[in-house]
Amino acid sequence: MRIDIITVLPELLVSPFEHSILKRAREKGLLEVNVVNLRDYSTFNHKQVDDYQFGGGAGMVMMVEPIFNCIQALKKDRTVDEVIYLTPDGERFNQKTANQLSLKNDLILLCGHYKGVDERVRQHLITREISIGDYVLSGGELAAAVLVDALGRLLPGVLNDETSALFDSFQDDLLAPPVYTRPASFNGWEVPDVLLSGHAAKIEDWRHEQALSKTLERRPDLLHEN
Ligand code: 6GU
Repeated sequence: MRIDIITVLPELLVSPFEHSILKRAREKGLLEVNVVNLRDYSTFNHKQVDDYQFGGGAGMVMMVEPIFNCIQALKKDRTVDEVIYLTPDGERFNQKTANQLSLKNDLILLCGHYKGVDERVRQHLITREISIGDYVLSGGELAAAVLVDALGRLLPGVLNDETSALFDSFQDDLLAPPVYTRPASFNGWEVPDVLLSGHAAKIEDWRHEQALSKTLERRPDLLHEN
């Protein structure tokens, strides 16, 4: 999978993909992340990419022309599946969307800034708009990093059996059950007996039961979805 991220703050997106699972995904050639500086596509003085809004009002708006030029350049010689605008008023991101998008080969992510982008970008250049939650970030970059992380770990070959995404919270609309490691007793705090029993079926049942009760307590909305 190839993901291009269009941003006015490329520095913000250097480190998130250089560690752990995403680093390995890139090294294995399963994921290519390409951070693109929008200013490189500005034809204005001082590489300007934003301007005052028509009709007045506080806050700058990202101009259509540099974004158009940038997306055109990225689309040259390849087929882009989705051009995604990261914005607090987009559809809310969840595991189902992550699963869907992880099946695509080629994505462009556009990070919003200031008051947002000229509406004509959204009308003519964007195919999908995504928000990562009901709060406002100062820009789309951290949201883009969240998307890349959530998609990258789902790509076949990125996780091994032990870390398989099949057992993640949300994959089956259940939160993940509690986990423990050595020692079995610490400070008088004990690991549940069943996990030490070696009885695979009982352990499986216990985990499912724990996942259910945790979901019921914390996120009953997940059990009533679909
Ligand atoms: Cl995608 N962008 C911004 N600026 N704020 C957000 C967001 C995105 N998702 C939640 N809040």
